[in-house]
Amino acid sequence: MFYPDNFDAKGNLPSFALVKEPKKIGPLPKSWKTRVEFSSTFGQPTARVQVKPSTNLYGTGEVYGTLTRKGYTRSLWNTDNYTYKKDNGQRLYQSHPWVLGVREDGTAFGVFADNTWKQTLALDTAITFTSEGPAFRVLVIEGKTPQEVMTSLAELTGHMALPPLWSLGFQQSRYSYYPESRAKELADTYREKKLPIDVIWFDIHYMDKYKVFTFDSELFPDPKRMNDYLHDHKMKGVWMIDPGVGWTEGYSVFDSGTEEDVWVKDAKGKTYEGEVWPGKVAFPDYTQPKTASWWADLYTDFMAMGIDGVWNDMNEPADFSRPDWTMPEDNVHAGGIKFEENGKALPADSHKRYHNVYGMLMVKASLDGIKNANPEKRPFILTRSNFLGGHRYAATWTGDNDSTWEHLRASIPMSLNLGLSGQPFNGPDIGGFEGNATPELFGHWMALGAFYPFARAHTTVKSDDQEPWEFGKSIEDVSRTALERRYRLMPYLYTQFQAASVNGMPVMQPTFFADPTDGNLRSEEQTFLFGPDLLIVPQWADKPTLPKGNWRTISLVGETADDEYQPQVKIRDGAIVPAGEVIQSTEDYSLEKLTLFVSLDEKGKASGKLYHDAGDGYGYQNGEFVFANFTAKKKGKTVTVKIADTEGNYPLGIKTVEVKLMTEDGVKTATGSAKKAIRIKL
Ligand code: NBV
Repeated sequence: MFYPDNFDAKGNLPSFALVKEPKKIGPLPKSWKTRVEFSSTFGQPTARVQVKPSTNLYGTGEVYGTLTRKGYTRSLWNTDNYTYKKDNGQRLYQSHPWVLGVREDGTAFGVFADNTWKQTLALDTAITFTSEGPAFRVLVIEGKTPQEVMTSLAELTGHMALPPLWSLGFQQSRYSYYPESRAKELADTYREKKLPIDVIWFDIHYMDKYKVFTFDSELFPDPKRMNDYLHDHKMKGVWMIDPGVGWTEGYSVFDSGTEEDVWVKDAKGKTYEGEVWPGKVAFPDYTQPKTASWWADLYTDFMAMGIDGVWNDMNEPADFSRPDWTMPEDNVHAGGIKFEENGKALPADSHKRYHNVYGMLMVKASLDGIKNANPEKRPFILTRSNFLGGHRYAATWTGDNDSTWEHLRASIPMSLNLGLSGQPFNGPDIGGFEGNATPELFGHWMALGAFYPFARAHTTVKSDDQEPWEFGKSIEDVSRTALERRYRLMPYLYTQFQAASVNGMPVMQPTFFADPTDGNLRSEEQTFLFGPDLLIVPQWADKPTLPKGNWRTISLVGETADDEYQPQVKIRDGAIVPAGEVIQSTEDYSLEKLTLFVSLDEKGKASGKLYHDAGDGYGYQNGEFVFANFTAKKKGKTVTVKIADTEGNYPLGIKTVEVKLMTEDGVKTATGSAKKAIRIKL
């Protein structure tokens, strides 16, 4: 931890990103490689870390552009950035003052500027943070590998909670599905056409005149009935809540907020008047304990409508009344809330200090409300705005992209860098938000979308219908295959999310994670790893650089390696990947018929892991979970595959195991009982 001489604790602490103040264990060792120099640039505090030309830089949060970040200067100022046009996408909805560096030899480091102020982050021969706030401290992490740095970052900033299994399923959204009959028809069509899906989303039109925590009585006369319908069809409903509260007397949310005086104030101390969808609005000041608890309480009645998850949008916060599309920097937040572990209360300060964490504070309060309302269930929130460490409260998506090839391709480095900035649960709008996707683009996006950690199709208000069947029979089939592949891999995917929740590893990982010492992989961004054992190679990838080793293509649901749309899925040699049957909803999730994709390494060995629990609730925190470890070994001409051991008490429920062994002469299949080893003759 590096402190400048003029460090201003009051102006920067408590930290938002850190879950705990790190303990001081001694002075910096002489051998420490990565050092921070502090200075001032035109009176603004600056922190600089020199980097060698051979070092690659990643992370920097949510940005548009290439995977490697050298050469970019970004502004850390959360911005509603429609189709990423402002500043060429170098300031989007979230801010992460964080850079991951990978040296030539594969060792790595992380640099984190511990402040929330408006600032710039420039990456060239140095990593340079220049803040518009007071002098700040910087943390540097060292790791033998980039993976080790990610694990350390999560120890400092906290782990994402294990999400409910249903949130890993496919999700369909648009701006907006209404009325109730349309949403029902959508659910019916998914089931009739046997397109696997778990979630339907409700965007702002469900509200009464865009007033949050209300429902339009004509469009959704009985929201509980709507959600019950989804539940009967093995689906969930996620509904939107924005921060701006319509300035309408007689509207209970506005009235109660005014009575408790929960609002952000202008520089003169008057309630700030902004403008969003409802027209004139007041913005909750989530830095105050009373605001956070008032906001959380609003979710009690809301969730009682059978709502399963919440979508917090526009929380940069977007404000249409201003030329720069957000509230004035000299607006005032009263402060007072405490973060669970890092102790001290937030001081009162300007919006300039708290702007970048407005969304994070909002989702933190939303999360409290949702958990109070449904204490037995795992919460799910999707947020547009957030800050480093905000993965503790919500998943995210990359905002309003375009229905273009450019944005489809860009979604890979975008999601990867969000993952490398500590947010494992993310993805873009599949199909693209703005404009109309061509059938070809939509097909490719669905095919790729099967492998985003968060897989949701979404589109804007004026666009054409964007469900798989709207693009003709062949694209509907492409979409079905894509979704079946995702659902088939659910046991493996859930295992990766469990790992992320304990070690901070991204679910979607850059290809260079397969071998951080291989300098050729460092800017590979057409392909990516889906967990450590599967490599995803889109059919459109042009001369991708693949990692060394014998990565073999597997067929998940009968698709061929040269399928026009479906990316190739390649298994690492030495890996065993568990898969389930194709299901239509995670409610049907079961390990009864487990498939193990096995690829032996040079030594004739392979291993793999599976995590399993109830998929929702908190039983897993009281021992109701199980890990199964699989091994495969070749001896002479026989390969033996077995469940070597299990840890934990939750029943696995595996009845039969089908082994699919990748060999040079194709796939060899054998089926047996889970209780016995399965032998395959080569
Ligand atoms: O609530 C409407 C949209 C939403 O569909 C989108 O995903 C968000 O990013 N929202 C922004 C507000 C208006 C966008 C033009």
